[in-house]
Amino acid sequence: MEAMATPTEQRAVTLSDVGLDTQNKATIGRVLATGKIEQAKEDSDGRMSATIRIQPDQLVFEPSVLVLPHGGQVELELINDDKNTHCALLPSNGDSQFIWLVNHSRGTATLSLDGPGYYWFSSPTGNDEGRGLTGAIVVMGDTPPEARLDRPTQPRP
Ligand SMILES: [Cu+2]
Repeated sequence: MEAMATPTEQRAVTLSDVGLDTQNKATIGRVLATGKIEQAKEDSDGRMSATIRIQPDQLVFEPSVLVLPHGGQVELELINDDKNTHCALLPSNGDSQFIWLVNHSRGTATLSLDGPGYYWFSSPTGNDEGRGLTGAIVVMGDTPPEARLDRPTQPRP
């Protein structure tokens, strides 16, 4: 006869409580988007740049959330510190960009991201994105008036 499960309430847990903070504990990789959150560097002319690394043995991007203070072009450097080959599928206006990253290699890409909002990036090869190698680029800023939803003001609770 199957053992009865111990009843538990819904409760707050930490990543380490449930073993989602390290590779090959509860899952193959660390739970997605649990890496650092960093803001891109910005030069006096408004050009933005950032470096994103693939950590060894964790299947996680560092930072896994990259914040852009405004829309525009960002120069991304990607460094694969892992022993496995990865790649990066990156969002950009018009068309995504794809970079192969053999182990211990680096690649660069210039992305154009106009609209404020969330954009995801990942390493789709070998289902790494399904195992946690996914990150987000967040473009700050207000939705341009022409892109705002034309709807009546919503009643507040
Ligand atoms: Cu990969």
